[in-house]
Parts: sequence; structure tokens; C-alpha cells
Amino acid sequence: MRFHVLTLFPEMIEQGCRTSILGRAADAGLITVSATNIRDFSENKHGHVDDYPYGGGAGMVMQPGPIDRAYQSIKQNIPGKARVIYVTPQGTVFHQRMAEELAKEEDLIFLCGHYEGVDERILEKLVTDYVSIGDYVLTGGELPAMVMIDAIARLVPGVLSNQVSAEFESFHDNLLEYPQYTRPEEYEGRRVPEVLLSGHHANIEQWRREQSLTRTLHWRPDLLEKAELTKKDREYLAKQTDRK
Ligand code: 4G1
Repeated sequence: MRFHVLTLFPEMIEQGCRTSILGRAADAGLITVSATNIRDFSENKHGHVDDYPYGGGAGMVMQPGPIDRAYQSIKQNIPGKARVIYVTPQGTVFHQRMAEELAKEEDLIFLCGHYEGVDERILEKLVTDYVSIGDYVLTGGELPAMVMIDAIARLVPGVLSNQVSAEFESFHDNLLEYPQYTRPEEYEGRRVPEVLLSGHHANIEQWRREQSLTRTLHWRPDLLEKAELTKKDREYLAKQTDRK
């Protein structure tokens, strides 16, 4: 899968995606992440890519020309039509299902805004999807683009060494994960739960399921509405709610 990022800070994208699992996936040829510097497509002698907003107001707006030329330059190397994602707080909030859907694409183009945003006309011309990672103020779209690339890339077959893990994790079934422990058996007086040392696999599985249910009930009760629960799960949760 190929990720193409239009940005004013290509080194931020390149550095971030060279590291850890994404870096290994790129080395293995499973993904490529290429960052194109919008500033390279400025036709201004100072290399400016932004100007004052028509109608007045604070800050600067990114101009359409440099973005359009940067887009055309990467478009040449992409067969067919690729989705263009503009990361913006006005977009649909990103979630696991969207990551799964986007992971089916061969090429994805991300446009990262800066300053007060981007001239509306280039968004109308190029963008197919408006996506946000949440409601807070950031200085640019690079971090949201990297968040999405990370979430999508790990779903590409072969990226995770342990293929099963992608499926069995949080959000696959809309439950939070159970707690994990490794050696030592006792750390500063805190022991690993006995059941995990017992070797009794059915009990371990039941304990983990109950931990997931309890955590979801306490921290993300909204997720329970979407979770697929067995009769046993419901009975366990009913007992939990009674005790509160
Ligand atoms: C209005 C946050 C503006 C920010 C309202 C999450 C934030 C992209 C995201 C802003 C951005 C709120 C995101 C804001 C983002 C153009 C340049 C927009 C950066 C920009 C709540 C600045 N998920 N922010 N504006 O932060 O791109 O995707």
C-alpha cells in the first residue's frame, strides 16, 4: 500500500514513518510513505505558499496553486483514481471501521493543512474525504495524517508479525483489552493474578473476558452498546452493575 502526503513539513512525516513497525513494513516493501513538500511548488520568489484571507480575519490561508501542482506531481505516478483525504477538525471522526475500509485502497493521498487552513476551491477540486482525529486545536494536519497512516498500515497483511493480533484486539469486538503481565511474578509487592499462573486455559480465558467487560463498563460504557455479548457476558455485567 502506498501513502502519499502533501505537507509543508515532509521531514516530520518521513521521520515518524521510518520508525518502529511502520519503518520495518517500509523496509519489507509492504508499504511506502512518500512526503511531498508543497513549498517546492511555490512560484513565488520567496517560496510563500500562503496569503491573507479575503474578507479579512486573523492568520494566513494556504493558496490553491502550490497544492494543486504538488498533487499533479504525485498523481502522475498513481494508476487510476486515488482517494484524497483532507485532515481537518471539520471532518468525520476517524475510527477503526474507517481504518479497515481505507486499508483496502492501493494508494491514499493525505493533504495536511497549516495556518488557518486551505483555500476552499482546492479542497472542492481535489478532496474526496474529510477526516478528523478529534476535537482539539493542533498547529497542522501532519500528526493526524500520521495517526491515520499508523492505524491503516498495521491492517495491511504482513505488517504485524503476529497476524492474529490485529483481529483480536480492542475494537474488533468493541471491548477494551484485559490487563497483561510478564515477569517477574511479584513486582514491589504486587503479584501477578494467580489465575494466570494456574495453566488452566478455560479459567484464564474467562478471567480475561471478565476483565475486558469490567474495564469497558467503567471506562467506555458507550462501547457496550455495539459489543457482541453472550448470555454469560450479560449476566456478568448485570452482577457488576448491581454491586456499584
Ligand atoms: C477549529 C485537530 C480548528 C486539528 C476547531 C484534529 C481545531 C486534522 C485536525 C482547529 C486538526 C478545532 C484534527 C485546528 C487540524 C488547518 C491547519 C486545521 C491545522 C488545523 C477543534 C488547525 N484531525 N488543525 N485548526 O486545530 O488540522 O485532523
